[in-house]
Formats: sequence, structure tokens, C-alpha cells
Amino acid sequence: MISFEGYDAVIKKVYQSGNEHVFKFWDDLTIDEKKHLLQELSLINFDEINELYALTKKHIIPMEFEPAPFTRLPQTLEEHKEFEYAKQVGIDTIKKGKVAAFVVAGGQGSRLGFDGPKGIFPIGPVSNKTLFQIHAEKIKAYEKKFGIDIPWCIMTSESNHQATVDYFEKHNFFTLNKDKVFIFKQNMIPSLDEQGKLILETPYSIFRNPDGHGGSLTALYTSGTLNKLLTMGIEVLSYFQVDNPLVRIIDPVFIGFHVTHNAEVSSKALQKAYPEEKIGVFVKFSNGRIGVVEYSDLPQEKQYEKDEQGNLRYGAGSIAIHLFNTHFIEKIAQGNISLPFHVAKKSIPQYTNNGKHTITGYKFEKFVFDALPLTEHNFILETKREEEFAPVKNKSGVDSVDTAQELMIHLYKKWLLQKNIPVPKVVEKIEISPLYAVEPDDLPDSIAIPLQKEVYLA
Ligand code: UD2
Repeated sequence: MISFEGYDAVIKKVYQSGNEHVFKFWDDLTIDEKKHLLQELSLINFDEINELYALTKKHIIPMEFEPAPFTRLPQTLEEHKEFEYAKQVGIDTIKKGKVAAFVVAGGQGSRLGFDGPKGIFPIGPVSNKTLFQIHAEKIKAYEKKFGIDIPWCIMTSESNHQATVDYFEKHNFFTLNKDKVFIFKQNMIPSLDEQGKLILETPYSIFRNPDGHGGSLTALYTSGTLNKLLTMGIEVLSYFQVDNPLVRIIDPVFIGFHVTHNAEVSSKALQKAYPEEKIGVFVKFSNGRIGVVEYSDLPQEKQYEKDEQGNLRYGAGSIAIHLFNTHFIEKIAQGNISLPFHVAKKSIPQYTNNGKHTITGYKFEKFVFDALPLTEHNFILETKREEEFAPVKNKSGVDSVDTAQELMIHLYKKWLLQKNIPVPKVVEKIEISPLYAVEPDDLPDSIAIPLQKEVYLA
């Protein structure tokens, strides 16, 4: 057994758990590298590791479920009145400074073939603005509209935290009040090989992956961000994913319904475009709780099942837009209530005598929508796909840069049309800066759109 002053207990645990292979390169390490490895190991909870590995062997039989009820888009006069009332409540809540924004941005742009935080990916079809800039400018616009500061929480992960902070600093936080932009890291969790053992990433570090966006609730708490929000009187956290440039970050109607329903979590739903679409679906479990079943866990027969009208029975898809009550997050975090881990079999680079080799192993992630079944009160609101969802996942094909940009252009044209502002035929691409209009109502009554192929209204 190796030894190192001050770390005897850690070393013992590593041997007891059968992970002594992590010391394979021990004799070649410098003192600092040895310390680094032992420090990483000291943070590992080996009981948890055993539980995670046990998960990979378990055949989890999902609880029975049926489609979840949701509030549809208004159709009747009565429903329109309800939406109008919710909007007023929402505006009131926002103006009282009770709402903050929260983006999860722990993922890398690897599926996009982009080396860096996904938020730095340029997506503006004309402006080339990055996802982060578009989100920041939306928040700026809402601040102006409602006459208040809107705190913004940004969750990063170990691999992109510094690059994210540097980016915001370089751009002066896009003129947002930097004291109200909270950038914090999510936690990491070791990945395991097929035998349930730790994996070396370098001779002196363990391969770990971010613990999923479900780790965000704990990270908000442990980073001290939640406490700051509570001190500021923030009651509602508007949660979204970095890869959706169409997200309506501050939506009065949604917020109003959340408040009037006394919801701990509220979510937006839209009709799935096709059965195989890669979004989770809202369900009601047999114990009466509401939740989301991820697309990869939805049994195939349910994926294609139709209702009497010929629509997908499990058609209410989750686009990862939620509102969280800050006291609910506090309750979860303080109560040490852990969301469940999901297992994914993935290729993982392992450090060996001959350099890095890819092995098959297990990564573990928490999903934020697993907080839904923990709620006493929740609310699901239908929304229009073309107005709120343009996921940027892939380099090409479905949910790609091209499709997202097309959806953006399509929405901006629709806004102008709603205002009876004609878009000349020669215009192929049009983009509206959030600082010019964050909602169609913000557009002036008349705009002379220049006769050119690409137009940016800013
Ligand atoms: C997610 C949802 C899916 C649907 C879709 C909409 C899950 C499991 N699936 O699918 O149901 O709503 O989005 O676009 O939620 N992230 C972190 N830390 C992590 C992992 C992810 O911050 O450890 C962020 C990531 O930066 C991104 C978001 O979470 O903003 C979603 O991650 P993803 O692209 O891996 O999720 P996806 O497309 O599988």
C-alpha cells in the first residue's frame, strides 16, 4: 500500500474499495501531482460509487403512467380572460422584483463540433451574436420594460467555467449589472468502467463528468447563490437551457399562472412534432405525481400511441423551460433530497501506459425535471413551438444551427406580419435584436425595412 502523510484514511478507502489501480503511476508522479490525486480521491464518496454501480445492474421497472393534464393555449373567451389575468399577476410579480433568470450552461458544444462553452456559439442568423449575448440582451430588454434589475444565474461546469467568466468579463457583462450576474459551477461525479471502478483521466486525476442539470438545484444552494437570491426577495427562478435562442426568458403569463397555482415548479409543454422527437414527455404517475419521462425511456409502443383524435397520446413534450419556487429549491437542498441519477453507457477516454484509450463506461447524471414528482403543486402550460423552441444541438440536420436560424428568421417575420409591417421579398434573412424588440408588442408601428438580402433590426 502506498503512503502519504495526512492522507492515510483516504488511501485505505481506495484500497478497500478495490480501486488501487488509480495509483498505477504513483512512482512517476511529482509531490504536487500526488497531492492532487489524493485530494480528488478524498472528495469521492465510495458508498455512493457502489450505489451508482448497482444502478447499472438494476433493471428499473418504471412506474405506470398516463399522459399529464396541462393548460392548453387559450381558445375560448373564458380562457383568454384567464390568460389575461395571469399576465397581470405575472407583471405585478416581476415588477416587485421577485423573479430571476437561470440558465444551465454546463455542457460543451461538442455535438456542434465547437471547442468551448456552448453559450459562446454564434447563432444570430444575421448578427452572428452568441447564445449568451442573445440571452443577456433579452434580460437587459426585460429590465428596461419592467423597470427593475433581473438577477441572472448561470450554471457552468468545471470544463467551461473559466472560459464563461472570461467571456462575460471581456464583454462587460453586456452592460448588465455584474453584481447581479451569478456564475457558479455545478458538481462533478466520477464515471465508472464496466467493472464499476474509477477511471484515470491523467496519471494523477480521475475522470469525472458534470452531474447533469439536475445537479443545478444543489449547486444553487452550495454555491451560496440561492441564499443571495432569497436575501434579495427572489421567489421565482425562470429556468432555461443555453441552447434555445427563442426562449422567452421572462414570460408574465407563465409567471402569473405559476403564482396563482401556488406552484413549486411550473413547466412549458408543446406538442411533439413527430413520435421520435428527442424531448421528454409530461406524464402522471400511478401515485398521482406529475413528472417527465425522457424520450429514451419512453417505451416504443407509447411513443407511437394515438388518442381518439389521432394525436400522439404522449404528445406533450418538455422543452426544459421551468419556473422554480426558490423556497422549494431551499427545501430540497436543505433536506438533502437528492434527485435520482440516470445511467448512460458512453465512450470514455482512459489514461493507460500507452497514452489515452477509449473504453466503454458509465456516466451518471441527474435530470432537473425529476424535481417535478417532489412537488405538491405544479402547473404545465402549453406553448407554441415556433415562438419558443429552437434547439441548437447538432452541426447539421435536425435541431441544428440551420434549423434554429430558420426558426429565428421565421419568428421575426411573423412578428412583423402581426404588426402589418411588410418584409420585402428581396430580404432572405431578418433578425431582430432583443434590444430593439423582445416581444412583438415592442416593435414600432412602422419600419422601413431596407431592400437588402440580410437585415438586422437593432
Ligand atoms: C434535453 C431534455 C429533453 C428536451 C431537450 C430540449 C434532459 C435529460 N433532456 O435534452 O427532454 O427537453 O433538452 O432541448 O433534460 N447541462 C448542464 N449540465 C449538465 C448537463 C447538461 O448544464 O451536466 C445543460 C446543457 O448545457 C444544456 C442543457 O443542460 O443547456 C441540456 O442538455 P443536453 O443538450 O444534454 O440535453 P438533451 O438535448 O439531451
